[in-house]
Parts: sequence; structure tokens; C-alpha cells
Amino acid sequence: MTDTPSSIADVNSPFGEASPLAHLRRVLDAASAAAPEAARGRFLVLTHRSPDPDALGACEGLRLLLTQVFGFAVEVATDGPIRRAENLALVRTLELKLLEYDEVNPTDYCGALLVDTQPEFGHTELPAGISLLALFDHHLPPDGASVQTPGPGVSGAELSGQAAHGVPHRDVRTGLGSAAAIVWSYLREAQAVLDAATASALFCGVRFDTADLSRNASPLDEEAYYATFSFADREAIARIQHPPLPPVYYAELHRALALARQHGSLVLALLGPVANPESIAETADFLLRMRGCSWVVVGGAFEQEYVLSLRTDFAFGRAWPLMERVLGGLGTFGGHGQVAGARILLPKGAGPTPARLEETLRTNALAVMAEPDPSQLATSSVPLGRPIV
Ligand SMILES: [Mn+2]
Repeated sequence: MTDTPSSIADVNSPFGEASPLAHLRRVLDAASAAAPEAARGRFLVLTHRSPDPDALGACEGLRLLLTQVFGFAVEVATDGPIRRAENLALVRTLELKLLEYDEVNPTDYCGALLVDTQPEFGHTELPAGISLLALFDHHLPPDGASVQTPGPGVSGAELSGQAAHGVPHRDVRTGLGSAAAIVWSYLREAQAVLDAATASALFCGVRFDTADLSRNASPLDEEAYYATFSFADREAIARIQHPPLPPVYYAELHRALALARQHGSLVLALLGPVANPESIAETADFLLRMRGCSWVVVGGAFEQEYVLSLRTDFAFGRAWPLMERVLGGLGTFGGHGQVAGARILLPKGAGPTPARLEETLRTNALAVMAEPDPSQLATSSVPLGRPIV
């Protein structure tokens, strides 16, 4: 190790003296050795519900690492529909082979690896009966506290003990803009040869989560972005970047623009029921580009959930505490840097209708705006704001 320059990944390694790659290998080998014969050497890669390019890119990177470098068998399983046009285009263009949860038999695998999320997050469910061996994420853990990580000398016995209260290989790096960059750092350490599809998936992961390195990008994101791009299928990534959009996209955009209100540096768009929940994050990204806007909150109800996206510009600050204030204790949320997302379960029977819930969220968001003058918080009448179109 003394003859190689230390890199960002090494400095941030949560595994003490063991390199992330060596530690992961040890954990997976131990799990494989302890598994029944039929499951030996077989692993499942998982991510959050309705995966985005970063989640899918990180999954594909792990698929390559585990098959080509470690010699294991791997399947990637996803949960929930993939709706956003770019995400669908990524799956179709790169012909990703994804299982659905109901096709997964947990006893076929030694365990699972989870990317771009953590099991405690509201948008993440694991198939019942599967043990989680490794996770790779760049989001703040729910309690914001530092996470426990195993030391370098992990024995099989220690592994099973740790599995009861933690994940044996837990690589959470909140300073990074993408999970794809974390997974790429393992491939770099292994000196793996990237095929065009895996390189394209990883590249799209870093590209979409960091907005082409303009948002939350660390030096490792930057390195991953250029290294994967040099092996990527450029025609494919162009098709993924500009996919065909369904007509409902334009209808939702029209409605979102009509409902958006500006309150000083805040643009708030609470849309009631939406036809496509992905339009919420897209609208937030779009509105943040408005001159004079420093933060955006967009929300909409889809099926039994109210979904929120929050974006801030660099000057305004971190999205996570802002989302915490907007929710005021409702729902579950996560975020990093200038991006945060939340979900609030809508009760079937009695309880807040989206309209009443939206009124609460609007009040909470405006209370943040009124922060320098707390006397403003006493009023219950919520100003309607200025329409933007
Ligand atoms: Mn991500």
C-alpha cells in the first residue's frame, strides 16, 4: 500500500486498515461459506423502490464486481414501478436484466447487497427472509448519527453476531454525490475492466445524481464520471438523457406551473393528486432554475402516499433540515446536500385529505421563510403567494 498514492476512497474508507474491496470480499466469502450448498456463491443486489439511474448504475456496478472480480453469481431485483422517462430509457437502452420481488426466492441466495439507500428508509423494502450483508449509500442515516462499522478482522462468528444488529459491510459516505461513485471505487481498486453497458449505467448514475458534477459532486464522483464515460456507449447515454415523453408529462407540467407560487426565495408547488409521481422531482428541478428562487418544495399525492421533493441552490443551504421543518414530524424523508425527498402515508379512512395536508405543509414551509420575524408564525392564515405564470 505504501507505493500507491492514497485516494479519496481510501481516506474515507470506513473499514480501518482493510480496504473496502478486501473487507467486502471477506464478508461475502464468509456468508457464502456459511450458506446451504444450493445458495453458496449466489447473491442478490437490491435498491430503493422505483430506482433512479444512480440506484440502477450502482446495481450494475456491483453485478460486474461480484461476477467478474469475485466469481459469484448475481441477480438484481427491483421493487415498484420504474416510471420516470430517463429511468425507463436506461433500463431499456442498456437491456438491464432485473427481477421483480415476487420472482425472488430468498433461500436461493447467501444474502443481499443494498445500494443507494438504507433499510431504515421509508422507500426501501427488502424481500422477506433475506439477510443484508452489505450496503453502499451516500444518504445521511435516519438518526444522523455515525454508523457502526465492523473492524478489519471479521470472522464468520463475528459476522453472524453483527448481522443481528447491523450490516457486516456498511459503506455509507455522506460526502459523495452518488452511490454509483462508491461502487465504482471498488471496481477501480479491483482494476476491473468495464464493459460498455456497465460503464454507461455507472456514468448515468453519477451524471443524474450530481447534475453532471454540478451538485454535491466530490472528487470521487468526478473521477468516476470521467473514467466511466471513457468506456460508455455514447449513443446510448444520449438516448437515455433525452427519452421520448408521454403526453401526460406535458399536462402535469402545465398544471404544476399554474399551481406554483413564489414566496420570496421559496417556490412552492403543492399539486394535489398527480398522474405520475416522478413529475414531482422533475418539477422541483425545473423550478429551481428560476431566477430569484433559492429553494423549491413540490408535493403531490399518488395512490396512498403524498410525495415531496425539495431542492435548494448552493447559497441557500442544506435540503435535509429544511425538509425536516416542512414536514414538521410527518412522514419519512431523506436527503443530501441540495436534494431531499419525503413520503407521507395517506390514511385510507379518516385523516388529512391532500388539501388539508398541503395546507399544513404550506404553513410549515412559510414558517421557515418567516424565521427572522417569529411573530409571523402566530398567524394561521396562509398567504397565497404570487403566481409564477
Ligand atoms: Mn443516489
